Parts: sequence; structure tokens; C-alpha cells
Amino acid sequence: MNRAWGLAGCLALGGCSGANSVLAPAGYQAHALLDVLKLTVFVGAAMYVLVLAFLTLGIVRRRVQESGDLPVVEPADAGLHRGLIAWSVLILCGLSLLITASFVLDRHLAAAQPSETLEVRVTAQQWWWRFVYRDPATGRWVETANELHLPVGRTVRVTLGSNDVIHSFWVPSLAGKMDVIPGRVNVLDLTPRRLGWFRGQCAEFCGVQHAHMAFDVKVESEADFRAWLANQARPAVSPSGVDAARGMRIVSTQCAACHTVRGTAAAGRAGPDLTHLGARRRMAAGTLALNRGNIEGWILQPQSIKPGTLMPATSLDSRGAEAVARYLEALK
Ligand code: HEC
Ligand SMILES: [Cu+2]
Repeated sequence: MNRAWGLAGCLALGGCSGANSVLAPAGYQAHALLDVLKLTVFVGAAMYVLVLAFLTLGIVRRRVQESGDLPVVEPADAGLHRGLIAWSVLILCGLSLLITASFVLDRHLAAAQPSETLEVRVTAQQWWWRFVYRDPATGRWVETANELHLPVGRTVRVTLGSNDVIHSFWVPSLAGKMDVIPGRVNVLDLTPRRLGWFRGQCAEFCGVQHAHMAFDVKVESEADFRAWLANQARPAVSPSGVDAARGMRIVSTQCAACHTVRGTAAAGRAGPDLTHLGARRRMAAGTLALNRGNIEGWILQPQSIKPGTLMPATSLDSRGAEAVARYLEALK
């Protein structure tokens, strides 16, 4: 039994680290938020201990009095009043401390950051994320989806818009949540400090596939980031091989209404940009690992993998789906 509890405890604590934990911050904003969280826990714990201490004291005193060792004395009204006032003041101080701390932190995080910031435009929609970067080389906007790349040590300004309902952008390891509201642009700054893969998640219920509206975040060195962005800015590579060429023809006819593959005839905007799909780690907003088999499965039956998704089932046979998967997988 004890072992079972021990194991359960270890499992529960396992949730405290990893790719999306507010307790293992990897960015400036998340660090600052964790400090306020610690303060809140500390103040709450101190209050709790005080309450229990007074309660114990009261019980013990009463017991001792009743056992006859001491005369039973009811507290005088004045004493009781003073005690209550002191207690209220204490509570007020604790709460004021917490309110001030969270207000000051909020102001500080919202304050404008130094001018040299990188901007990423994020659009949330049912149920995936559109990310648009400005290419410093050409000044043009470069679109990708479901995988956010950030250079370490720099402040990135994320501007958040929604195409349909309210969503919420949350990368627990990097910063607090920010709601994404149709008709508004909200702004959030991210200053990652640790390299690695992290996870972002929509944090506001937005429909049946809300749980499958995640994204990967990769924090990388400045050089790696530049190389990644330069690659994203390039048009798609041409297919090599007969199968892949057939895949490309299918995509530019049957998928072109919704998907863009830059450099081909496909220029739809309803779904994620597929120009560099093969370079991503996951697909369908964190739902599947990216590999040929999963691409094929997704194309054939998106509705059974993510019921309700706005990508309709296609009429391709398995040969066609395989050709498309070969083509898309090679779009690095
Ligand atoms: C009616 C519009 C529409 C059509 C037509 C369509 N898709 Fe999609 N597709 C979407 C939407 C919307 C998503 C995002 C789904 C989600 O994650 O919930 C998507 C997602 C995808 C993804 C995952 C992308 C990523 O970033 O993870 C792939 C791959 C894909 N579609 C391939 C195809 C192929 C191949 C075809 C043609 C055979 C096709 N789609 C036809 C709308 C469409
Ligand atoms: Cu959501």
C-alpha cells in the first residue's frame, strides 16, 4: 500500500517537469510568474499554519482548564475584539501583498520591450495555429503552421488574432496565457532562455477538437533560427520521382482550394500552409507525429483521427494517398 502511494506520488511529481510545466520555467516571463506563484503559496501556507496553531492552542487550553488544573475563564469581550482586529489586519496585509505583487508583475510584463524585437503573427482557428514571420532578408511575410520557432535570449512579440471563436495561447514553460479574441489583436512577449522543445496548447474551450489544438515550440540558437527562417522563406522543393510528381499534381488540384504550397498552383488559405510540412515534427496541431504513414492516414480519414475537423475526407484511393504522402513528406 505504502509503495503504491509512493509510486503515485512520484508519478504526480513527474508532471512538474518537462515540456509544458509552469514549475520548470524556460523563459523570463515564466520565471517571473513562478516567483509570484511561490509568494502566493508561501503567504497561503503561513496563514494556514497560523490558523491551525491557534486552533490547537484553543483546544489544548480548554482541555487543560476542564481537567481542573486551571480555573475556566471565558475571554473578556475586549480581548476577543482585539484578537479579531489583529487577525483581520493580518489577512488584509497578506492579501494586499499578493495583489500588489501580481499588479506590479503584470505591469512589468506588459511594459514595452526594447525596440529590437522579432514579431510573429499568430492566428488561432478551429483547430490549428497559423504562424507568420517577417523575413529579415526580404521584409516579406513567411507563413507556417503548428510549429513555433524562437531564438534563445531574444524577446519575441507575439500578436494574436482569431479567425472564428475565442481561443487562448499558452506555452506554460515560457509565459502566461493570453486570450485570442475575434476582432481584437492581443500582444504577448516571450523571452525564452533555455534551448529545447516545448509545448503550447489552446487554453480556452473552442469546440470539439479543442484538446487537439496544440503546437510545438522550438527554442534554438540565433544561427539555427536564422537558418530555419531562411528555409521557411524558400518555395517548396520540386518532387523527385514519379510517385511524388503524381502527389504534387493531386495536391495542386484536389487540395489547392484550402492549402498553399508555395511555388506550385496550390494557394488556398483555409488550412495550414504545407510548403515545408516535412520539416515539422507533428501534424494536425500536435495530434500525430509527422511521418509518411500518418500523413497518409490523415489524408484518407481526417474525420476519424480528429472528428469534426474542418478538413473534409478526400476521395483519394490508397495509391493516391501514398503518392501525396511521399510528396508532402519530402517538403522539408
Ligand atoms: C476544405 C478545405 C480542405 C481541403 C480540401 C483539404 N484540407 Fe487539409 N486541412 C484543412 C484544415 C482546415 C486543416 C487543419 C485541420 C486541423 O488540424 O484540425 C488541414 C490539415 C491538413 C494537414 C496537416 C497540416 C499540419 O500543419 O499539420 C495536411 C497534411 C493536409 N491537411 C493535407 C491535405 C491534402 C493532401 C489535401 C488534398 C488531398 C487536403 N488537405 C485537402 C483543410 C482542407
Ligand atoms: Cu481551444
